[in-house]
Amino acid sequence: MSNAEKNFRCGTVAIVGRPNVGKSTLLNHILGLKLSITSRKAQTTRHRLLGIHTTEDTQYLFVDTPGFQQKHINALNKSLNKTVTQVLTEVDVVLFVIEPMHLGDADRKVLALLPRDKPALLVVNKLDLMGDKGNVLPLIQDFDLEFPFAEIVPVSARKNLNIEELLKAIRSYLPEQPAIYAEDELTDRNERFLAAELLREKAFRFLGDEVPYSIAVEIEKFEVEGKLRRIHAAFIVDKDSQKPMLIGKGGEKLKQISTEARQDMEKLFGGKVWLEVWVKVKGGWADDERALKSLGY
Ligand SMILES: Nc1nc2c(ncn2[C@@H]2O[C@H](COP(=O)(O)OP(=O)(O)OP(=O)(O)O)[C@@H](O)[C@H]2O)c(=O)[nH]1
Ligand SMILES: [Mg+2]
Repeated sequence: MSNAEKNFRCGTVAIVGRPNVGKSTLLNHILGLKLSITSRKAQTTRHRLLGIHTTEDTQYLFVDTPGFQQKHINALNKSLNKTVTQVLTEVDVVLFVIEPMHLGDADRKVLALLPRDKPALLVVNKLDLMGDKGNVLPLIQDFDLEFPFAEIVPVSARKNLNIEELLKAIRSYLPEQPAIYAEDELTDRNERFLAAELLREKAFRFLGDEVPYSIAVEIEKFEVEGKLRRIHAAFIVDKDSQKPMLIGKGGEKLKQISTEARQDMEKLFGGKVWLEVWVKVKGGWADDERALKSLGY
């Protein structure tokens, strides 16, 4: 066994926090590519997602999670919260991500879920929003009093600030063991899943406030011919009235959404994508256990 192998560390790291604090953005910046979908709207992430980052001496297995929900307790949100609590039982280290603001109820709800027997790091994201960095101190104290954090690391995911320091801090809490995944592996999710997520991201980014929460994506066909992928996908909406909002005047909206999703897919998959998208109405899918299951929740 060489020295490098002897000291190799590998372990799982949960990324948790209230919605919209930048969990998925952080994961993407660590990986150096866009794997997890992000948007300005809260509740973008709906599935757990493994992002694998391998360096010379460490394999980090990051688990991105949905922001913990407190409003509208429908079946979908219950399933999102279950995902978060489940992930917390399975990991070696927890990253609790906050914005540089005082401890609020939404943060407190997530804090209450953190296991006491695992190292948790307080990650203060969006540091770039703070003019004067000195202001971070009092709010860090707020959080530190409520939970025995192993370390506190301020970062800016968007500006790539302090990310290396964060990785170094995480490493010291990972178990010494060989890598679990091959070093070029990026995630445990397949292209079908990633394609559906990229479509959902564009719906979050290009639609007004209400519609995205009523949308799910179904991949009906995914065929690979050499370097070309042929994808047939459907947006599922909750009500008839949402269909025209998604399609837009003369189909413009849907075209914009599918063009941008296709471009991201081509980057992520490294090949041409032929994408066809339509819209279906399934009333009440977000509160229907069977519909949720068939949509992968
Ligand atoms: N200014 C600034 N904005 C950031 C930073 N990191 C993330 N954001 C923005 O915060 C918003 C939410 O980011 P996401 O990564 O989708 O947040 P999330 O925590 O994954 O959200 P959910 O999946 O909904 O729980 C996006 O508009 C990001 O661009 C940062 O370091 N600085
Ligand atoms: Mg997210």
